[in-house]
Amino acid sequence: MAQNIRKEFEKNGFVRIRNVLDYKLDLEPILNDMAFIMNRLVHRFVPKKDKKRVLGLSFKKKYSHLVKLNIPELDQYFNIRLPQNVNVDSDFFASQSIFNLIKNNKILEKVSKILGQEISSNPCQNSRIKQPEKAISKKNLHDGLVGRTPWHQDAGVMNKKGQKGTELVTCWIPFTKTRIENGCMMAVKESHKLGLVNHDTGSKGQVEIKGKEKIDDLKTIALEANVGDIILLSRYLIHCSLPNKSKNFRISMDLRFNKTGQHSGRDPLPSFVVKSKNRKKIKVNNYKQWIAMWEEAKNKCIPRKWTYKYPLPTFKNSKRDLPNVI
Ligand SMILES: O=C(O)CCC(=O)C(=O)O
Ligand SMILES: [Fe+2]
Repeated sequence: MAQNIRKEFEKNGFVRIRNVLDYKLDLEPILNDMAFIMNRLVHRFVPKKDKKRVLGLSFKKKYSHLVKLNIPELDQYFNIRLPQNVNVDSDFFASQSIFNLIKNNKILEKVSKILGQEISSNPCQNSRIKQPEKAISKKNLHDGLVGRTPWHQDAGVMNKKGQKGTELVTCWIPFTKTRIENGCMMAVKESHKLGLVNHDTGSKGQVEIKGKEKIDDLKTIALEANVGDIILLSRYLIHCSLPNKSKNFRISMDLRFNKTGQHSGRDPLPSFVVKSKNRKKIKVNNYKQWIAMWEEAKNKCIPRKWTYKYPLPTFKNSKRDLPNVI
């Protein structure tokens, strides 16, 4: 029987859709671009005498070598958005392959089952390269980009305008098979029905559900996925990710989409139409236009020194603290 994406999404707050993407066509180009970035980092940071040897290493070993060099904000070179604190030197991983993924029709067609035909790309997007947890420094254990992701709702990372009614859908994309063992996401069952609950500052300034201890009493579900699958998440689903206890890397990306016309929750970062019944509304058609939008946004953000902020705690009083809404 055909999967009813909308029905499952509304019932569970998430939907896993099998075999949407093709590894060779849709995902491998991004990994190849990451390998290219990595080689550039080797040229820049590895002492001359070791360069040849390190360039010959596998993706995993090369990355681990770079981590050991303590390069500041290494993950930012592979992240698909500007960092939270921005300056003139800030860079991010903006390849043609990423732009292609954001515009991928196979993804947009699935997202349209939830958001309808008028869809914009939302600039709240991340890539996450997670080494085995034992290789991660203590200070990064709870940094969601490289270690465990704390319990949160995605609506919690938008500004007030975005929180007010933007229908944000997260599209989580694994580049490696993701299981409990290597740090898949976990979700609190039916938590999307709670609406936005209170968040507070977590590790490294990221958001975290206030009163998260209460989650121990609730039913949770593991969101495991294979390469090629995508998982769409409701902005109110309470979720986190587990530590990577395996010996291998766990790589994923999370893109976001919202209904066109709604606030991105992260202005002035680029939000642009990716799907519409009226093709004239699709104005960003090539990679260079997309990069130009990010550059323009960066220039706007440099004087204030930040790209996005979220109000924390989300609510001043405790009415919407998790223990008070369940
Ligand atoms: O992959 C992860 O660790 C967390 C992803 C997540 O929270 C999201 O995609 O919204
Ligand atoms: Fe999330």
